[in-house]
Amino acid sequence: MFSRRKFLSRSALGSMSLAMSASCSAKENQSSNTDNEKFTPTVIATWKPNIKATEIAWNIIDQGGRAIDAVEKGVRVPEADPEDMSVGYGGRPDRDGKVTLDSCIMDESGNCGSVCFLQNIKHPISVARKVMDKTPHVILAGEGALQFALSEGFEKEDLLTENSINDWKKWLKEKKYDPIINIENHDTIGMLALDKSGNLSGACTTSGLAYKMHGRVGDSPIIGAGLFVDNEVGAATATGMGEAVLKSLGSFLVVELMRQGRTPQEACKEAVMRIVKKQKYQDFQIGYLAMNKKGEVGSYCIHPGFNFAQHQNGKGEVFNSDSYLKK
Ligand code: SD4
Repeated sequence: MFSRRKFLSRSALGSMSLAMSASCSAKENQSSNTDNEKFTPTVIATWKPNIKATEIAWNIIDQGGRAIDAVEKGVRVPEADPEDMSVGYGGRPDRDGKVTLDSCIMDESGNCGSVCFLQNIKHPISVARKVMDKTPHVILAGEGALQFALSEGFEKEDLLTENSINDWKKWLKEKKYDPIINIENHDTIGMLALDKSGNLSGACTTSGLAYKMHGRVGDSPIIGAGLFVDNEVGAATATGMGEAVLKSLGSFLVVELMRQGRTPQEACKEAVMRIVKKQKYQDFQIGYLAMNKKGEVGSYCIHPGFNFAQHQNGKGEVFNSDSYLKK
C-alpha cells in the first residue's frame, strides 16, 4: 500500500529534484543570458605589438562573432609575423636550431585543445583548435601533433628566417645555456576576449624560451598554466618564464582568485606574489593578464616592462602593467 509517509517523502524528493534541476539550468543559462548584467565586449593581449592582433579579434567581436573565433584569428597574426621572435614563423629556435611551438585555446564551455613541441606548422593555434573540435583529447605533442596537423590539411613549412638563423649562430659561438627570460624582449601572445553574448574565450601561442633544451615544453600549451577560462568568472593568461608559471599553475590561480572576489588586477598581483614568495624572481619576468565577466581587465608583473594591448568600444590602446619591482 502507498503510505502517507512514503508519499510525503517521495513528493519532498520530487520537489527537491525539481528545485535542483531548476537551479542547474539557471546556472547553465547564466553565462549566455547576460540581459541583466552589464558588460563591455573586450579583447586584450599580452605585449603591445599585439595591438595588430587585438584589432583583428575585435573586428570579429564587433560583427557579433564568437570570442573563440576572435582569439584564434587574433593570435594567428603574430604566428605569421617574421618580426615576432617569440611566436610561430620567425620564432627563435631551441639550442639545436629547431623551432618548436606550444599553443592552446579554451572556449566558454570549458572545451580546450592544445599542441606542444610541434614543428614546421605556421599556425599551431589552429591545430590546437582542431584538437579541441575534432578529437576526444586535450593535448597532442610532437610527432603525433604534426601527423594530426598534416591529416587536417596543414602544410609543413620551414619556420626559420634569415634573422632567426643569424641570431642562433651568434648564440652558438658562446653556447651559454642560460634560459633566462629577458625582461624586455619577448612577446608571446596570450589573448582573452569577451563577446557580445557575454562569453569568454582565450588563446595562447609561442615558440617558447629561446635556445631552450630540445624537447622543452613551457606553460603556454598547458591549460591552467599559460591560459585558463571559466565563463562563470573570468579568464587569465601568462607570459614570461614558463617554469615559474607551471610551478604555480598561474592562470588557474588568477581565475580562482577572481572567483573569490578579487578584481582582475588584485588577482594578477596575488598570483605574482606567490611566485615572489617562493621562487628566485629577480632573474626572470612574469606577466599576468586577466579579464572578468564584465570586461574589466587587470595585469601585474615582476619587473617593469610588461605591457598589453586592448580593444574595447572600437578603440585600440596599449597599457603598461604595474610591477612588483620598481625601476
Ligand atoms: C615559455 N611563457 O615558453 C613562454 C615564453 C614567453 O614571451 O612568454 N615568452 O616559457
